[in-house]
Amino acid sequence: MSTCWQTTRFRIDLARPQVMGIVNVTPDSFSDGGRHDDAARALAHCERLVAEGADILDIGGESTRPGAPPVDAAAERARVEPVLRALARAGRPLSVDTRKPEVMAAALDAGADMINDISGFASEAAIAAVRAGPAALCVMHMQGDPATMQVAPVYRDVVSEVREFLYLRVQALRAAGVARERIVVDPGIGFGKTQPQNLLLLRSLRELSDLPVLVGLSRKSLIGHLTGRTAAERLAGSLGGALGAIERGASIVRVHDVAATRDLIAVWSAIAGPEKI
Ligand code: HH2
Repeated sequence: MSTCWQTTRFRIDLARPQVMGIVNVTPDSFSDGGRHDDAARALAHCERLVAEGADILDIGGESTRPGAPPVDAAAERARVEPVLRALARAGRPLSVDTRKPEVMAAALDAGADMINDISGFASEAAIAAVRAGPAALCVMHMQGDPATMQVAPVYRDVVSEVREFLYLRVQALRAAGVARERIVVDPGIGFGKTQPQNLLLLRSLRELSDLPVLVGLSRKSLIGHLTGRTAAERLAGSLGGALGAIERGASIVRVHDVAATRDLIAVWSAIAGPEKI
């Protein structure tokens, strides 16, 4: 198992679980839509997340919540690029959450250190946009498309199908020349999965890949399903989810609530080891 994740400017040590802070520069994200949807508010949010201890910032200009309408590439670039350029000296790796090759290329030009693709770099154009540079990549599994993915997800065996998908996408990236230490994988919690399927995947993180695993379940409907809480009330449930994912092998957790997640990891890792104090 690789213990480092190589990005354009930073080499991330995965010995301690890493916290990726979510920055949605969107009007319609499921839990924070409209709160950081212009560059100034997004930047203030980024500064807050860095102060709270975010290891990575993940900037997105398109909501991918179930049922979300697509955004065109020009609008997505106009949301993301000013934030990236202004954050050049933030001292943290900057990830861009996009599934559009045109946005990937523009984001890398504007200083992104990594690309997080919820479509898992499934097209030749997506691979072409990222293959040459030194940027890190997150390869996520999704069944279908955000507009319809939760209508009726069907799998013969969700764990082996997600494992197979991730394996094939990583092989395609490797064949295009992408170094292994640039890649992490993500089962895509909530992306075309029922709640039992989400739970099966979370219990099986170590079986999904021999690459590091990133998990995002912050405030998601799985937490609502398990606790009966609205998105705004899901902090404690999300912390439970992050801890469960880390214990099952996640190296990176993608979260809205950075300070609370850093505290959770500090206490958990002090108890979990090392043996000597
Ligand atoms: N989840 C969301 C978006 N991007 N990327 C990865 N790698 N893994 C995830 O689980 C993931 C992701 C959805 O969450 P959010 O960004 O909070 O909401 P929205 O899509 O409505 O903007």
